[in-house]
This record gives sequence, C-alpha cells and structure tokens, in this order.
Amino acid sequence: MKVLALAGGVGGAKLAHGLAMTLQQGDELTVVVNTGDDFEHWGLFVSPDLDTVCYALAGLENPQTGWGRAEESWHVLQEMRTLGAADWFALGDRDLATHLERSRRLRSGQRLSEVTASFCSAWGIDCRVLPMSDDPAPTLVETVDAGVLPFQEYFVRLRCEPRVSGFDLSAARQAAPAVGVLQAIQEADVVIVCPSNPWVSIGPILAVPGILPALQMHGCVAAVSPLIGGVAVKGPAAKMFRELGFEPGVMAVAECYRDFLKAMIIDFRDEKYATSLTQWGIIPYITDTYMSDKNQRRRLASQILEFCQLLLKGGL
Ligand code: FO1
Repeated sequence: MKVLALAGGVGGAKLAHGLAMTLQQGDELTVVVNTGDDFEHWGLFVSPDLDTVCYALAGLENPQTGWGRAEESWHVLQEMRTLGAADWFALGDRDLATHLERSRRLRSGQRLSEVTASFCSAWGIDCRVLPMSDDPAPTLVETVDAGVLPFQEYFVRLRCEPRVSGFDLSAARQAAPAVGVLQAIQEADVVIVCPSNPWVSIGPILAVPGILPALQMHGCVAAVSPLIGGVAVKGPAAKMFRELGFEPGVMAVAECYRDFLKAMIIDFRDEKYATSLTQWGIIPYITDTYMSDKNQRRRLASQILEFCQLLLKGGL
C-alpha cells in the first residue's frame, strides 16, 4: 500500500514514526511536512517541523520535549547567551549541526527538499520526507493582544499566550508545492492527516496551491484528531479553536477537513461524536489515539492501516 501522511509538530512526528515502523516491505510511505514554522535564528535556517519529523523517524528525537535531539548538550546556547544573543529559542549542540549544514547547503543553492532527502539518507530514514514547499512560506499569527507575529515569536517567545484572531497563510498560498508532492498525493492509496494542529501544522500545507484540490480528488483521506476529550495532547490547538470561536473537539477538527475527508480516527473518549461524523458522511474509527511511547505509536499506526485497508476494499 502507498501511504502519504501530512504532518507537522510532535503529534505528526509520532504517528509518522508509527507508520514507518509498521509498514511492510513493498509498502511506501511519503511524509509531507509543514514548513510554515520555519524561520531564521542566529543567522541559520531553522525548520522545526521537518526536524521533529526526521528526528522521530530516525530515533534521534528528544523524548522529553518531542522536538530537538536526544542526549543534547547546550554549550553553544550558554556561550551565545553570554555574548548577548537571543536565547528564547533553544538550539542544542547536536541540533546545531543540522542547522549549520542545512543553512550552508541552502546558501549554496540546494533546495530544501534536496537537503532533506540527503539528511534522511544520512540518518538512515528509509521513507520519503518532503517539505510542503521549497519556497519560503512563513505562517503569521494574528493576535488580539500583540498584533501580527511571526510564528515562533508567538509559539516559543510568547508561549502561545496572546489571543489568536486568525492566521496569515498568504506566503503558503503563493508557494509552489515541492517537486513530487502533488504526484505523491495522486499516487497514494491512502492519505493520512496526522494528529497535528489543524490551524498551524496542517492549514499551511492545505494552503499551498494544488494540495487541497489533490486531496479533494483523492477519495481516501483519513484524519486523526489531535484533540482528545476537547483537549490537545500537546500544544495550543484547543486554545486556538476557542479563541477563534469554535468549541474545541472532534467536530471542530472535522469541520477543518470536511471538504475532503472520507474517514476520521477518534479517541474512545470521544465515542459520542461517531454518530455526528457519520451524519456528515465521514466514517468514524474509534480507538485509543494517545501515543505515550514507541509501542503505542506502532499500535495506533497498525490499527489505522488495517482500517484503511478495509476502506480501500470498500468494506465499510
Ligand atoms: N519549542 C519550544 O517551546 N522552545 C524552544 O526553545 C524550541 C526550540 C526548538 C529548536 C529546534 C526545533 O526543531 C524545535 C524547537 N522547538 C522549541 C519546537 C518548535 O518551536 C515547535 O514545536 C514547532 O514549531 C511547532 O510545531
């Protein structure tokens, strides 16, 4: 089976890792990753979601934070702090190597997708990881309290505290999809929208021209809700829904993807929404969607893949 996953952030990285561990020989996995969070820090190009996904796939991720590298040290950060550099965004020593080398290659004219493919092979990742675009597509967060903010200023420096009134995805709307993205969607048997933030992780991917129409044409797209019992497993998704005037929960997530969704994987704590999903023409699959460790990633991924096989056979 050819599987395409759309991912961003820690939840997306966990499920992408589960899918990579579960897929059998002969199966193919492509992960298309949000680059709306990318920015420049210390003169380096930082692509947090690409790195979070790649480090998870390579088994290199920091188990405490979900982002950054395992067994990290922070000598450079400490020295930068002494010199008066901005220290609100923490780049560890091991992680820094990724940023130094990626920035060097981008400056020498390589595309982000080429650099990513090369890093994936260096890290022993055997599925395909594609940035949504090779063009810059920074997400801007429109807030009530602090005006329009670059994503990481909102997310890390201001700890998601300002109240959100909207998102400016105009850069993503003008970006071209990275080479291979649209073809990978068309060729996939199933598309899985990972349990990532619909507004700032999946929203920017959907804003890239061609991606939403490709999903609408696809016919077998399943999304995993990032909210369990109205609460985000990690991050500000529930807070964003509330501030934008939606009751955070399964139905609000479904609303974001309603245009193209065939099925939705929801947690057993949200079982009561199964009927409403069915009424919307979305096939619900109920399971434990919480991924506390590597085994749970594998367990959830294999359940989702079995469910998708049934969808493909028309057995549901
Ligand atoms: N998130 C934080 O909350 N604080 C940080 O200092 C931080 C540093 C960081 C460095 C590299 C990286 O790849 C990710 C990092 N993140 C940090 C996570 C990142 O800001 C967010 O998880 C994503 O952008 C949202 O998906």
